[in-house]
Amino acid sequence: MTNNKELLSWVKKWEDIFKPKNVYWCNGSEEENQDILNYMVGNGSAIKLNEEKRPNSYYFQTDDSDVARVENRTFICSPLEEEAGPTNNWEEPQRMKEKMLKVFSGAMQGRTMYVIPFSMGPLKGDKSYIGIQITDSPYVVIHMRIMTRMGKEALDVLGDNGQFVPCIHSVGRPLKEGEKDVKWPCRPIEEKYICQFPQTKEIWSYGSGYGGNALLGKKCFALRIASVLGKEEGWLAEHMLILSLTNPQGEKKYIAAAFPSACGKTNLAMVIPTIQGWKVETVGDDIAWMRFGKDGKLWAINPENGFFGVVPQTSMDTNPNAFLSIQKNTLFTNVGLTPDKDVWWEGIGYNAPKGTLNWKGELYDENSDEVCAQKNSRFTTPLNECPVIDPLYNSPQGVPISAILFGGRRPTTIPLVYEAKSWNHGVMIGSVIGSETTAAVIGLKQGEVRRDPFAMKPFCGYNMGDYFKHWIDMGKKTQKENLPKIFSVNWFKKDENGNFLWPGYGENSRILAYIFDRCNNKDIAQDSPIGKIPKKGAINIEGLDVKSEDMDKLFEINRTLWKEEIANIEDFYSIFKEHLPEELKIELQEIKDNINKN
Ligand code: OXD
Ligand code: MN
Repeated sequence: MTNNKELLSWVKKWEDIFKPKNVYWCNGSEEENQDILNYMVGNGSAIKLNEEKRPNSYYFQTDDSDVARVENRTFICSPLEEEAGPTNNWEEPQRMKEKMLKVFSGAMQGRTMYVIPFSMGPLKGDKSYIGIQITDSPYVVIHMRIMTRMGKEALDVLGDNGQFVPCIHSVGRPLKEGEKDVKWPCRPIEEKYICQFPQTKEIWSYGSGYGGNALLGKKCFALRIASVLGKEEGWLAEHMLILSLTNPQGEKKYIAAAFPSACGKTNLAMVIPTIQGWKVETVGDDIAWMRFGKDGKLWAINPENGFFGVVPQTSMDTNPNAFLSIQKNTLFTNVGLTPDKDVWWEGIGYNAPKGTLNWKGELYDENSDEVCAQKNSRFTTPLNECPVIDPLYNSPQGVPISAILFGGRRPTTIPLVYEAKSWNHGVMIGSVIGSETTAAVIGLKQGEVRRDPFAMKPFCGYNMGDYFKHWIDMGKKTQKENLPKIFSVNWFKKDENGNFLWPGYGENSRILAYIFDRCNNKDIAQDSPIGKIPKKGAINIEGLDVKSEDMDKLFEINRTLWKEEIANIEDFYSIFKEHLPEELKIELQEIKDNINKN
C-alpha cells in the first residue's frame, strides 16, 4: 500500500471521524473496478447496459436534488472575505470546519470508506499534482477512475514523503445496522457543502454524490485549488479546452479556449473541419493547466483523463466525435433507458423506442412536457475513447499554446472574431466575457449580459480582481513574441430578425484557420477601434451559404452598442474595487477613446 506517514495518519484521523464499517484503498485495477460495478448492480444503484449495443457501459440515476453543481452551496473559505472576493461565497475557515465536522462525525457509519489516490495530469509529469480523495460513494470511485489517473500508480508517484491535496467527501447518509440503502444517497440542497480552503489547499465536500460536487479532482481541485497554486507558483489553471489544428501543409498548432457553459466547448474541442485539408484533434474539453517552459513558450496539459460531458443534443450531426466516444466503456447518468437496456436522450437523432423510461425511471411520454434525459445528464468516458484524441494528450510536458480564445453567447455587439492588440488587451477581453440572457432566465432582464470572467466565475479560488492581475503578470514572464495571441470569438451573433448570422459547428473551423494563419503573422488583419479584425476576404467562405452583407454584419462595430458595452463593463469592473488592475482600466479607456472618436 503506502509507507507515507502523513497519508497514513491522515486516513486514520478521518476514519475516526467518519466511523465507516471498513476502509478500502483503491488500486485502480480492472478487477477492482468490476467488483465495485458488480456490487452496484447487485444493490440496484447501477444497471449494466446491453453488452451488444453499449459494451462495458453502465447506467445510473441520481436523486432529484442532486443533478448539478450547487453554486450557492460552494464556498471559498479563506481567512478574509476579501481574499475570496466579490464573485465567491465566503465563510471563515475555522467556522466552516466546525460546522462541517458536526455533519462529518459518524457520516460513514455502515458504509465503506474508500481511499482514492489520483494524479491530476499525466503520472510523474512535472506539471501534475497528486490528490487523495476519501469518499463513501462507490459511484465516485468508478468515475474518478475514468476522470483521473487513479490507483496504485498515483500512490507510487506520491512515494513515502510526497505531498498531496487532501479531498474529503461524504454523501452524508450513514446506514444503521440492517437499514436498507436508498438508490442515491445524498442530502437536500440546503444541507450540501462544497468547500475549498485555499490557504491549506484542502477540499471538504458533503451531501452530494454528483459531478463537480463529488468528483473532487475536477472543479474543486483542478480549478479552485489549482488557481490558487497557479497564483502562488506562477502558472495558470483555466476552464479551457485544448485542441490542435493542422493545416493542409501538415503544420500543427495548439489552441486553448474559454467559454462560459452552454457555448459548445466540447463541440469545438472535437470539431470536424469543413475546409479541405485541415484537421482538428482534441487534448481536452474542460480544463487546461499552463505554464511557461524553458523555451519561453506557454505549455499546457489537460489535467483530466476523461470527458464528463452533457449528453442531450449529442448526435452524429452535432458532434460525431463525442457521439463516437460514448459507444462503449462509458458511464451514463440521468439519461433515458430503453427497454433493451440502451440509452436515449433528446437530440440523439432518432425517436425513443416504445417503453423507454425517463431519467426518473418513469415511462417516457414523448407528448408530455417532461424531458426524457435530465438537461444536465452526463456521459463519463476515457479520453482515449475519442476518435480524434491528440497523440500528445498524455504527454507530461504538454503542448505549446499558440493562441487563446475567449467567447460567449452574444447576439449583438461582439464580432465573429477579433484579435487583441496586446497581452493586456487580451486579458481585458477575457475578463469581460459572458453570455446574454434570454427570457428563460428568471430574475434577469432579457438581453442583459451575465459576465463570466475567463469562464472562471464559479471556479476561481480567490479574489477575481487579483486573478486578473495574475494574468497581467503572466504576460511579463516571457518575451512578447512567445506569448500566445489572444482572440475573441462569437459564433452567436444574430441579425435584426433574430437569425444566427454564422452557421457555427464545423464551419467554425474557418475561423480557426484564420487564427492559425494570424499566428504565423499572415497579413490578413486590420485595425479597428476594438482590436484587429480580419481584412475583407480573409475568412475563407468558399462553399458556404453566407451572404457578403451578412459577413459585413458579423464584423460590424456598432458605436452605439459599443458605448453601452463599455458602460456595462465599467459597472461590472466597479465590483472589484481596488483589486481591479490599473492595466485593465487603461485598456478599457483606450477602447472607449477609440469608440468615442468622431
Ligand atoms: C462543467 C461545467 O460541468 O463547467 O464542466 O459546469
Ligand atoms: Mn466546465
